[in-house]
Amino acid sequence: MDAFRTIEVKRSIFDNNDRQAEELRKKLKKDKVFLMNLMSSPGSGKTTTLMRTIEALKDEFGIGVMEADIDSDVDAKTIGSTGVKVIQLHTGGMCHLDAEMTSQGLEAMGTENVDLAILENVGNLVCPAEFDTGAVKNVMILSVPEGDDKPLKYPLMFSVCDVVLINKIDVLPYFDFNLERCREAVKKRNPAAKIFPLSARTGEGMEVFTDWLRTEIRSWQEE
Ligand SMILES: Nc1nc2c(ncn2[C@@H]2O[C@H](COP(=O)(O)OP(=O)(O)OP(=O)(O)O)[C@@H](O)[C@H]2O)c(=O)[nH]1
Ligand SMILES: [Mg+2]
Repeated sequence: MDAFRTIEVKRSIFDNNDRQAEELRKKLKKDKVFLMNLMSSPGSGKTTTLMRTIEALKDEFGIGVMEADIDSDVDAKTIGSTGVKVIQLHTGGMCHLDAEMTSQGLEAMGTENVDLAILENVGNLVCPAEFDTGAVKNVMILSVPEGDDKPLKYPLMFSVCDVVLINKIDVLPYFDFNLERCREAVKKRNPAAKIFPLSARTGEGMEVFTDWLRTEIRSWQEE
């Protein structure tokens, strides 16, 4: 982390980080570990969605979770209650993780017997999108109360994601959120993105996401 904080030139941060991210992905491939980077603004439902995801997949796969926060260990405690491996990463005030910090987290967590490693990134729609963490897939959550215009306002986040989860659909009747308008806005930025509406509270729609994840983990390990 110290090494990262001393780098001040933006351009060289990107160059260096992209190379490290590629190296980390190669190592993950060799070790048959699928790393998912989960991003969203604060409170969109990352931890709640992870709790459901872990329950759905923990009998099939070894799971390890890295909880990244500027401070606090609230989420790590919550995830720890599922019985899977979990580690809390403090970012020392930084609003994102880069590939180096992710590697340090994986090393500290340990990836033996882990098929699915998950990084719950710092809650933020801007900074985490700028840094390739070395993850195999990027998943982001947009929740209904945030509004359907977010793909237009935070285009980079939506363009780096393989999957956009639209969470909290149980509260759709109370918000002026148009699912179709949101879909169109995401597709405009990122035609390849998969969009799964769900409610981490009720469980509605979760299976479509966990089915996608299961298929991705298997193909990463088999290819
Ligand atoms: N109604 C509703 N509430 C939800 C849903 N998912 C999460 N919540 C609530 O939203 C709040 C935030 O959820 P978290 O899972 O902590 O969100 P987070 O993205 O992990 O938050 P940070 O880690 O602080 O960025 C909690 O009060 C959850 O109970 C959902 O699908 N529907
Ligand atoms: Mg959380």
